[in-house]
Amino acid sequence: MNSDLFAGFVERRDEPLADGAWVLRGFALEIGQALVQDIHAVAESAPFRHLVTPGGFTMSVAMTNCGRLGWCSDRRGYRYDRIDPITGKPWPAMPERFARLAADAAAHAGYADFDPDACLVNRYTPGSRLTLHQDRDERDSSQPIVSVSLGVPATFQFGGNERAGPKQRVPLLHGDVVVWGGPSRLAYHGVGPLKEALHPLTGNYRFNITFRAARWKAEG
Ligand code: MD6
Ligand code: FE
Repeated sequence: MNSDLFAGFVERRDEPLADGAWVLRGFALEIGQALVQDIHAVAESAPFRHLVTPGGFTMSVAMTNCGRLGWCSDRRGYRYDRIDPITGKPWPAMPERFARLAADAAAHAGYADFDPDACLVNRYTPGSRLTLHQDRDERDSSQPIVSVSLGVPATFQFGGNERAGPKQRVPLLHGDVVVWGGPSRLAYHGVGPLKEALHPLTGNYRFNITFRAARWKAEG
């Protein structure tokens, strides 16, 4: 099939990424617009901010959270916190639509009963990138991560359990969902610099919603 003929037509399809990791193409497409509206509502209570890494760098990706626990970074390190350090209030509740999507996508990829307590929302502008990292601040590594891409496309880099070594480059488009667990749970991954582009629902932004079962230490 000549893909140019079908430009703009996004197929629903499951692509294996690695052992335990899947790209569910178009899984969130139908509710994409509603998800973007939910993100704006979350950001009204808990504004996007550029966190500082423990090494002192300001991240190019802006972040906020919803759900019981929010991922935070500052000079003291990474952690999950029930309170937004900017507002001094608990993070806004996880929208019902988010929770449903996360559980549905996880189940579709073979992870039953996914029950995330943390939802990180990332906002990329042109040039924003996420350097290679592992997601290992979560206590329950038996649970997967579910990651939803909205707006401008990005290139996802996906390697193995060591920083060096070969990496796949995977385009992530509006409505794509990555589910990630089991043997891949600690795989190194990153997002290449966002290109200048316009999406009808988000302008030049890319949003990423990441669901995790953090079960953070301070929570007992
Ligand atoms: C992003 N995603 O797509 C950043 N982490 O904007 C992540 O860092 C990520 O997509 C773990 C699992 C899936 C992900
Ligand atoms: Fe990550």
